[in-house]
Amino acid sequence: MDDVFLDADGKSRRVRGVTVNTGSPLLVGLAAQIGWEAIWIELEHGPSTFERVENLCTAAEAGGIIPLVRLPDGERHHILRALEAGARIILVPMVDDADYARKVVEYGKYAPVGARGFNTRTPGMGFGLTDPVEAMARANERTHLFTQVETMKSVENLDEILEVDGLTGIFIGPGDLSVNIGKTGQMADPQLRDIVVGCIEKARAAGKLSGIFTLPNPLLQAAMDAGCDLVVCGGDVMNLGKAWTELLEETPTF
Ligand code: 3PY
Ligand code: MG
Repeated sequence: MDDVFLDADGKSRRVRGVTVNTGSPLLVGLAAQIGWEAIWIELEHGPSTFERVENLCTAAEAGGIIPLVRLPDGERHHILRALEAGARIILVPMVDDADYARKVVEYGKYAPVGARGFNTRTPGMGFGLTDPVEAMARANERTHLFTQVETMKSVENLDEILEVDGLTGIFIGPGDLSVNIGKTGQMADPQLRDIVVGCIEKARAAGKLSGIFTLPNPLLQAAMDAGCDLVVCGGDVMNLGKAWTELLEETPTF
């Protein structure tokens, strides 16, 4: 499972994930056992720490599910720590232009692709037990860097963002995008859908991958029909909130 976007025969495969906002390693194991391919570890929203990220990445590797970390931003220390903790996929929110995307690659990939800082004694680098040159080349191959498209500015700058070498692709944030176009939370809005589909098509044409977070709904379907490679469509708090609400409605007061 070195390149998580390729199957055993080397063919492209879609990666499907859910988020773990509670930070519970148990739920990482549950998601793995159910058969999800990726688990989203959240750092942009909420109080999670890198120590927790390391625990969750360790649980993910033990369960055979891909650890994906969404960072608070693209600062060098955030990217390095997440990769060293074991993240295979990194999402950087609110990347509006190619200069920012280039920084993400500079921090997230070793030379000659980028200028990632040398350190091998971490779980993400196999604890320094193998030859460092090989370990660094392998890290470059298995690390996937995505920048989030979630403002109209990033949509306008998409062509240049997609030209950034070393970037695996773009990940669409329809929530923020809906706010940005003045249609907060309207996931069925045709303008939003057209923007999302347009971004996915552009990414494919540029030879990059694309991803999206959205619940199973027509937007998710449109994204998958357009060839979206990474879909995250639920999460522990979100799904439990719905399930507990329904359970309470079905449970009489006395
Ligand atoms: C968004 O929808 O804005 C995201 O960042 C993905 O959840
Ligand atoms: Mg967002």
